[in-house]
Amino acid sequence: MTRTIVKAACPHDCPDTCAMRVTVEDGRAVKVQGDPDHPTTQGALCTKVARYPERTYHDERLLHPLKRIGAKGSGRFVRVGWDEALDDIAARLRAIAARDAEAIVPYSYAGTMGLVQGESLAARFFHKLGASRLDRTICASAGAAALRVTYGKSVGMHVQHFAESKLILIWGSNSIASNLHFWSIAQQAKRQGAKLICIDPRRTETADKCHQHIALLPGTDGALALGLMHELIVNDWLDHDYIERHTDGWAELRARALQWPSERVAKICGIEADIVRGLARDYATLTPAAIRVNYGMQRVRGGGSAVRLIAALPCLTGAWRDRAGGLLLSASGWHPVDSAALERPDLLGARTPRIINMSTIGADLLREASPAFGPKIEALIVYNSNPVAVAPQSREVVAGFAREDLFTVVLEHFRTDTADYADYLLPATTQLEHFDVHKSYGHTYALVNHPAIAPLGEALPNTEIFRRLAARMGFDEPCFADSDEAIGRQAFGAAIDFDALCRDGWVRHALPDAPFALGGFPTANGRAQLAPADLGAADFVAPYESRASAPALAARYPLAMISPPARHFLNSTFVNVRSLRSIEGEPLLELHPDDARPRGIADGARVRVWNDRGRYACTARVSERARPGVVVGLGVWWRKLGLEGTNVNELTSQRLTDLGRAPTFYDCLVEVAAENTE
Ligand SMILES: Nc1nc2c(c(=O)[nH]1)N[C@H]1C(S)=C(S)[C@@H](COP(=O)(O)OP(=O)(O)OC[C@H]3O[C@@H](n4cnc5c(=O)[nH]c(N)nc54)[C@H](O)[C@@H]3O)O[C@H]1N2
Ligand SMILES: Nc1nc2c(c(=O)[nH]1)N[C@H]1C(S)=C(S)[C@@H](COP(=O)(O)OP(=O)(O)OC[C@H]3O[C@@H](n4cnc5c(=O)[nH]c(N)nc54)[C@H](O)[C@@H]3O)O[C@H]1N2
Ligand SMILES: [Mo]
Repeated sequence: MTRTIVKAACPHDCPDTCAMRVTVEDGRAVKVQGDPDHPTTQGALCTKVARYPERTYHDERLLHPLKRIGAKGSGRFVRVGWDEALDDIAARLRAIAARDAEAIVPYSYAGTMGLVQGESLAARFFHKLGASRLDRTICASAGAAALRVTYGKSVGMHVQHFAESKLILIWGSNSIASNLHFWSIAQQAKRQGAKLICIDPRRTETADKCHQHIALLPGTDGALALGLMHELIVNDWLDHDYIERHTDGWAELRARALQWPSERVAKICGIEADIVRGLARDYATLTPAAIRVNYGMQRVRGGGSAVRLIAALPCLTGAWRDRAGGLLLSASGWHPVDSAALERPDLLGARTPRIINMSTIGADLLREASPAFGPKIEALIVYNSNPVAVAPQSREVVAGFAREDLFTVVLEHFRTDTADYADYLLPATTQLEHFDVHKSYGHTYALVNHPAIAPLGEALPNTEIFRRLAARMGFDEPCFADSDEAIGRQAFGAAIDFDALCRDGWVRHALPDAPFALGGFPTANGRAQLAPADLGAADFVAPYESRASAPALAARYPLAMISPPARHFLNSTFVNVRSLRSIEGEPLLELHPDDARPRGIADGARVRVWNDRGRYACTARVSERARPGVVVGLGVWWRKLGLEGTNVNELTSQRLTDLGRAPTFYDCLVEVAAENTE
């Protein structure tokens, strides 16, 4: 028997981006483990990714190209050869492009976070073609826009330094479920006496293990941040020197914050005023104080403003002076990725194709041609994403994908909800089968992923599929012939030692320890911008849908619904892995006993959840994890593996956030009833 250990990286959309070691016996991957030497992975993987071989060798893996024979969405296909599939796809795309290439739209997100299998050859292909460009907003763009406005980029603390903090606010994040390796670091701090406070409408498993849980109403974080500022001002807990030297716009933001005494904040957030005051006192006095802010709060109308307000806090107290103080939302901006080399926007030449927002794909697929919109969407090429399950307002998304006149190509591992609507379904390799390099949005190491096994069946890497398509389209620029390793080398350019990366598995970027101790934010003038000229100081922006902001709607749909990820799924990935699905059980809606009782809903009852946009069937979990008035529809199930072919995105809307054009998944009013009581 031959046995080798291959250095790899977890490809999934998660801040942890773990370094992995894959054990291969006689050409078969038998085990994946966390790399014990990688500082943030520390030898541990989450339950999901530890099952990566089960996912890779799943008996439903797509192994051959398939062509649709049944009606759209029926999932009926026949096997075809690669040449037949690619010749036909190229011919169809050429015919559309001859009329208007912008009628072709790429649709992709972070099914793999790899820089090679993500937007490298694929982006080159669509740039050369002149296809519509995709605004990749579905996850993080509200928060990213807020950080860009305030700090200049998506940058923050090094995650390791939270171990030395004395106060950690875990704000809008269920770290145990979605950022496990940060949680280990927070535990270290806790053992050394740090206080942990979780700010989350849901009493998550993370909230259970913090010293304090503040269960505010969804979409009210901006008000809470203003309330904290108010307390910092009236108690003079400010670092005047830091504000003076390293920020702009405090006078304007200060005037705004003075309008937010604790009582006003408490009413909006649905908590006690003493809680606001106590939180402010802790934040000012337990130093160094660090904030792990995450995406929970930015999936509402005012998500951008909320993140701007929270990002101002460590500038006001000077928390940045210590490496264990400050804030981390995303570390993406620390990675010296050469996206122009990867994506080659120069291939567009003088063209500036229209931009389609991925978060409104449902509505956009249903739009006719118009001067404002441009051509009707005629073709969609989907890779690294499962929009039929994850995009908001499923009814429109499904109606769009079901259009008989839409030509849809899907590159996938499995027959997902989206794959069912493909005209051609092309089998892609998994992380064990292809080469890649990675950055991370939760730490500051670059990682390599060496292929551990040969591709299964006829699966090909995304890059190779686009390479072969490019050849058929007659795209002959040398960049279409770059190998995956060559692209990997271009990803970080001269900023890292690529050979060391390939040898060691990961390298740390050279960065300052306490990045903003002396200011030096990556803004135009090096100062944090608290009230930039174009936007002014941020204010609280109420949700589109809440009892306070939309009372007429709330009379019909009185419950606010959030839909955070289930712990054993990764968005909609892993839902088809049986051992993980059996842990999650079935699609659940958590609701508080006070909301269940008057509706006659018992724990375990089948319920329907609905609003004007749609209807979702699931099972009630009556639990105090939900706060009164807020229900929790844990995401994101495959529709066809859920009940009645629905998932939680039946209910969510395509309205966008105040900054970043992002979706508002957690800004959603619903009503719930037991299934047998119409
Ligand atoms: N196991 C697992 N891990 C994942 C994912 C997954 O699906 N499963 N998804 C990955 C992806 S794509 C991402 S973007 C990250 C997301 O990472 P996070 O943003 O940390 O996501 P969650 O852990 O869902 O944390 C969001 C928390 O915010 C809470 N929340 C909802 N609305 C509000 C609000 O208005 N205010 C506040 N303060 N809190 C609110 C929710 O109850 C939830 O507990 O996680 C990644 N990691
Ligand atoms: N209601 C609700 N909806 C949500 C969210 C929520 O919290 N609530 N979260 C949102 C967030 S944060 C995000 S990031 C999005 C995520 O949405 P998506 O980015 O669509 O993520 P996944 O659902 O994980 O689907 C990724 C798909 O990519 C495929 N894939 C993986 N690797 C490869 C590869 O190498 N090649 C190819 N061709 N395919 C590959 C996987 O098999 C999987 O089917 O969902 C959003 N939707
Ligand atoms: Mo995400």
